[in-house]
Amino acid sequence: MGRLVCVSNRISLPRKTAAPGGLAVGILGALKRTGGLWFGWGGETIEHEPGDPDIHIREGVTYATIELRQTEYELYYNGYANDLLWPLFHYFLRGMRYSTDERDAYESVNRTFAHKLAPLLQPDDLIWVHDYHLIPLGRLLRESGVHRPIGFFLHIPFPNIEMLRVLPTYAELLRDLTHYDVVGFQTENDLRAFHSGIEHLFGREAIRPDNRIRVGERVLRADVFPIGVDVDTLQSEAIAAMETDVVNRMIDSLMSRSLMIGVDRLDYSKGLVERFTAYQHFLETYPENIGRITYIQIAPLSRTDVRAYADIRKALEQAAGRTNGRFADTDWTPIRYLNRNFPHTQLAGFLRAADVGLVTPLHDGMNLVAKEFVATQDPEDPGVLILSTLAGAARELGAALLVNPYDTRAVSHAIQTALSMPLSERRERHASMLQVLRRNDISAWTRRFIEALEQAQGGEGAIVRAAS
Ligand code: ADQ
Repeated sequence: MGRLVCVSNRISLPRKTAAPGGLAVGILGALKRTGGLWFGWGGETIEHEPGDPDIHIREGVTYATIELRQTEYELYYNGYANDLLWPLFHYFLRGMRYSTDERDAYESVNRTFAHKLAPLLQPDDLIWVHDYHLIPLGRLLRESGVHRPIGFFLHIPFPNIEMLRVLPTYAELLRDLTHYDVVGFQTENDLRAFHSGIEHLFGREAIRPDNRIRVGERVLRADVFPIGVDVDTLQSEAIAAMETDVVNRMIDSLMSRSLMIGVDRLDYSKGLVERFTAYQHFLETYPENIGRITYIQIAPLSRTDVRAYADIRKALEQAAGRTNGRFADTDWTPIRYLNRNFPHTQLAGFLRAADVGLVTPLHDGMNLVAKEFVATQDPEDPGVLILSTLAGAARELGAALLVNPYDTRAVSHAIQTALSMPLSERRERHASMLQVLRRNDISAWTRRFIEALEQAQGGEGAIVRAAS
């Protein structure tokens, strides 16, 4: 196999304590398996033209980081990527804002990525671009003379054409995606939505019976590659974490109460406000649980400079304050709401210690926390996962208690069901979910995507590239 080159907006060098996200967890998981290069922004902004990439090598992975101009970064990242594409792709039109300056900066930053990456590429590289920040990069790399296979994976949902058409430049966005050899989505739903866009723009005949997409002389493969987790590592991390002080102190502090846990980046798509409301409803409806359950919600601040996040932060502080003010006792706090990062190994222990995992996003590409919760449980005495039907993970984890996150009563009822579920049923549900996770773990995800890229190398994609 050729060298794997992953490209993402932001790179997380090991040991840096930046807020982790699912994307970083996924890419690092892939690169640790194959070795290779990870290229992206290193987290620094500057006032002058970006220079050559900085190169670091850690544990077999080469990290190439670039700097970005402060003004451009604001418009590209806070603006176009997170005030436009993120809300639009998650179907939150109210949070969306379009500006041509931001669109220009998006193009310009992608061009910088292409110009800085192209000289680092070797003749046998397979290039794997990650996520919505970098949609135009495939086209721009081609313009820079790169003829190697290039794949793109979208970690977040892809909107149906009826939603996508709201974007003034939706046709460019769809055309940009056709410059890749492989375009990967989390679920069938996302793939269908992409097909709806292709059909709208290029006609039904662009989607061939073998599911390849033909646009002019280009042929590409669009397919579903649901991201997985590293089940064995998570299990051993969780077991080891149970012996640590931090996890034991947390368990002692519960004083034998049941533990319910949520772990999310603080983002409006994660449905935290609705979740807090459902928990309050649960305490009102099933008062026998008052004083008997502790809900720990870990939600590190991310993207603090994006306006929408200031609002949600305030709403959550108020909601947690309301519930605690109303129900707390001198020796019990119903919600422990923590805005901080924890090392992944500690989180694994917290998840294992929980009786209930509450994962209720309003819309989510996949949601790795749901999968991590299942992977970290003790199979002999597993906790119960409550999962939103609107998370990509619900497609695979049908044995969770599935709920609509907007339905306060249903979520509160699911908490009650989870707390009273007999051991045999907990084991059965957990075993069936663990089997799914093992079948499609992070290695399988990486392997399948790389195989698709390798096939592009020998197949029609190559012919098309040679002709272009
Ligand atoms: P995210 O929206 O970031 O990912 P998610 O899939 O839940 O969401 O991944 C979050 C990751 O960060 C998990 O591995 C979790 O353990 C970790 N994490 C969260 N809070 C943490 C904390 N306080 N301390 C340490 N680690 C923490 C995007 C998409 C998702 C998609 C992923 C992967 O939005 O839908 O599942 O990419 O493709």
